[in-house]
Amino acid sequence: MSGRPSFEPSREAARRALDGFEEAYGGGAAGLVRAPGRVNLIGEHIDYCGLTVLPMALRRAVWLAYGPRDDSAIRVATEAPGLAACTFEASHAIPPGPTGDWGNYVRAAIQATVPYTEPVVGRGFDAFVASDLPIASGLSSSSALVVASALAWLDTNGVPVGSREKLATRLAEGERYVGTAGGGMDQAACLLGRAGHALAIDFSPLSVRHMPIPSDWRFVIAHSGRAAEKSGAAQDAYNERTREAAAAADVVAAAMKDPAEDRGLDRYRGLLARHRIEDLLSAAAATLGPDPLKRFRHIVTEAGRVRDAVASARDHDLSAMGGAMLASHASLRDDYEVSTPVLDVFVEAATAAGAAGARLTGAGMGGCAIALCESKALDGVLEALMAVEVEREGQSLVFEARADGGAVVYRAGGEGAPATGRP
Ligand code: NG1
Repeated sequence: MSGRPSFEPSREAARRALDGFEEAYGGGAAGLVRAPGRVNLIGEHIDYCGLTVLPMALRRAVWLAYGPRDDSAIRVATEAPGLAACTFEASHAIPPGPTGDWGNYVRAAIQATVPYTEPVVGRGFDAFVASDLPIASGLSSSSALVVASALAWLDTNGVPVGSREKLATRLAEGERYVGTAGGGMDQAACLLGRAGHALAIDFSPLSVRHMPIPSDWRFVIAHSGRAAEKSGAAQDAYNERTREAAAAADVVAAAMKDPAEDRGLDRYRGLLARHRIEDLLSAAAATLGPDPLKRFRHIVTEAGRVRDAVASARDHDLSAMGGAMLASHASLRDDYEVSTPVLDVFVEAATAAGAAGARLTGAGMGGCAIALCESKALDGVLEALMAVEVEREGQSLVFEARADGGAVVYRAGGEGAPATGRP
């Protein structure tokens, strides 16, 4: 290897990753991964039901500079203040660090991709991570770290990535290692993003339709200043929602004498394929208690809103897309109960400033809101969201989000290339 990995020079976080690597390990990195965060436009808390979602990959990303080791250890340091480097041995059964340890996302990635280097356990790497994605904010910094670690492992061991869909599916399962019963949206958006496009993601099997974003549409993200730590209360609340959603589907399916053999969360697709949403809601109202009814109602109506949103994007219908986003937020606030007062204020402020729609994005319980407007309303929406008084933990985070490409591996001395094969 010679020289530094080449990358887009504007990327400050990329430079910090490379410089951090040199400082930590005393030599140049062999490679650099860019793994983008994602923002979900619509389709919230339904990916774990196997229902279609509509995110886009972001320009903001996790950057991971890495170099091979002579053994099978993994050592990853980060610029994030207060986070110690994580060090462990690659294997098929990696013992987790303490609950909430950021290194568990790296462990999850390596355990999930060790089978790619079979029959041997592959060669480890040293790495340094820098990022311009806020963490625990519903923008998928965790899955970006998982994807970056996995791509570094594969590249270090000379293993072609092959199907990005298959890798995304494997990493979605692998990330459950940290204890969150998550769906498959984040890893798919990170690996399969495309500049200027939203991704309509279908599951089981994973497939992506890249939808061009109309050129006059603008998206703004506003951070509520409150983290939604998946290692703490937010993880419990998230997992609780998945359990409630599964139980509700079983009750409604029994009431409707649904013939499917699927159970729990896997039932939703079949129910929605065989029945009208109104009929599902009537059966749910007759059989479920108040909270399960709300959870069920959110999921099946959100599935309908995603269908509408996909059509709106195709037809360049800004106001229909905005309407779907506003209805999604109301449902997440009232039925799924994952909003916060600041997120609600963001939605109101954006709408009053001329946004076509806005909603909380990601798992909620903190994190971010996203607003959609046409280009001429952009400045007003940005200003209105910046004027909302929140504690932003030092970072002023209201920014325009642009859809960017999926994860890329850059090699020392070479051109960057999408890691669908050896770059
Ligand atoms: P965020 O918001 O990035 O933590 C989580 C899940 C997604 C999805 C959304 C809600 C993980 C890794 N991600 O994302 O799969 O369910 O919440 O739509 O658990």
